[in-house]
Amino acid sequence: MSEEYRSMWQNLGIDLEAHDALLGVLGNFYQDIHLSQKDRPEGMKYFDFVMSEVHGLRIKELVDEKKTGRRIIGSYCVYVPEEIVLAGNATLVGLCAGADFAMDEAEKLLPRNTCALIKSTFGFKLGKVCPYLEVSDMIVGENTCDGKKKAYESLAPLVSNLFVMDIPQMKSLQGRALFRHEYNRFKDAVEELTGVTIDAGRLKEAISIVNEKRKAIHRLSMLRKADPSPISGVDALLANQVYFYDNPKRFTDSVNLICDELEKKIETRQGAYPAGIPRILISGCPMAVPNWKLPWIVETSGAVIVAEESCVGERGTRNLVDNSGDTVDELMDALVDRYFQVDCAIFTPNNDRLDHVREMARTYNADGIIHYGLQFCQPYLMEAIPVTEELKKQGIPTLMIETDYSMEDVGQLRTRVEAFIEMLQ
Ligand code: BJ8
Repeated sequence: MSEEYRSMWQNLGIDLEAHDALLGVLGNFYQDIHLSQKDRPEGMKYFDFVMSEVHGLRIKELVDEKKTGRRIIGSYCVYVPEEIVLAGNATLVGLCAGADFAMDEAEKLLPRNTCALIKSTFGFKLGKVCPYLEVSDMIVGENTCDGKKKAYESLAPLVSNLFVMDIPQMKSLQGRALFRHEYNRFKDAVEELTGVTIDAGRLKEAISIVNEKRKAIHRLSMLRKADPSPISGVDALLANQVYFYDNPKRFTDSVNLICDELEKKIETRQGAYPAGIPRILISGCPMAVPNWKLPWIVETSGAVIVAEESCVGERGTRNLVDNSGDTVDELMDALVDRYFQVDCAIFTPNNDRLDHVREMARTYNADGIIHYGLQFCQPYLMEAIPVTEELKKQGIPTLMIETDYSMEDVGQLRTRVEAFIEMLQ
């Protein structure tokens, strides 16, 4: 890595030695899982570049943005509306971490039986290896699951500007009113941070930028309906992960470019894998970078992943915001309408999610569903039981996986996944 990056990281308070170790592991992992695939779409080179510079050039861009007075806001959840952030002349970055790091330190602040995603977030902070966290001028915590809600209390003293947003637990009129109230409070906080008044014009423009980004990733998703799928699941997941880090306009253009290429591949029936192999829908907890363990196991066991019912996937990106309003109030209502449809398992009841899983299985012509739950994630593990029962009743083969970020269970997971895939053949 260049000296320029090293001094940038040092200025951000990154522990260079630990960070080198992390990047080393990440690089090897990336090589084994992504770069080793054959005949990848040319357009994936863009995402390879982004990943190779994910702590380098992208962080430099954010540091440069800050020098021009722009602010950076970090988030852990898809309920944090990027539109409000952009409208306030700030940039939103995802902070969820997908790898074990400094777990001993994290477990001094969190119980051992906390999900890997939350522990990893703390590990990255305490181990001083996440430049996105360090570059952020505000960090948004949301009261979603109990784990996150309580963890933000412990995170507050570790970061300089934590904004906690309350999220309702029921999709009632009262729940919607709370959601709307919290989005208003967030808008005020962004305005205070940036000194920019969010008017209707700014909000409209931001909505259209994010709508375009969602349309592009949705276009990519739809192309995976083809058999053979023109892109592997691990690559499509990567695009969904980069969604949270990249400059939105550049991301949109790059995804549209790869879609043009994939359309041609579909015409000539070129696929990431041969036609006719089992098609898998993954449903459940979000997979943050570099959590590629399960998709890698699935796609090296004779199946292809054709969709993700996940926040890093369609649950997080489906539905556009109606941009026809003329006032801030109308546009804020439209935002709430869109985000309130996200069917996270923290809501009760959460019947829409089961409907979406079924609908996605049909749309993508999935042969089977793998429900992915992180150990100790109560919302998704609890919901997995009725969801998988219902799917089985309807004759949709389903496998329930519970795991964490460690590689210790790879052999055991592979045995179960292989048996499931064999059954689908
Ligand atoms: S909208 S899924 S991004 S909360 S895995 S931390 S739920 S114990 S991540 Fe999520 Fe927002 Fe919901 Fe999506 Fe808790 Fe479960 Fe851990 Fe989780």
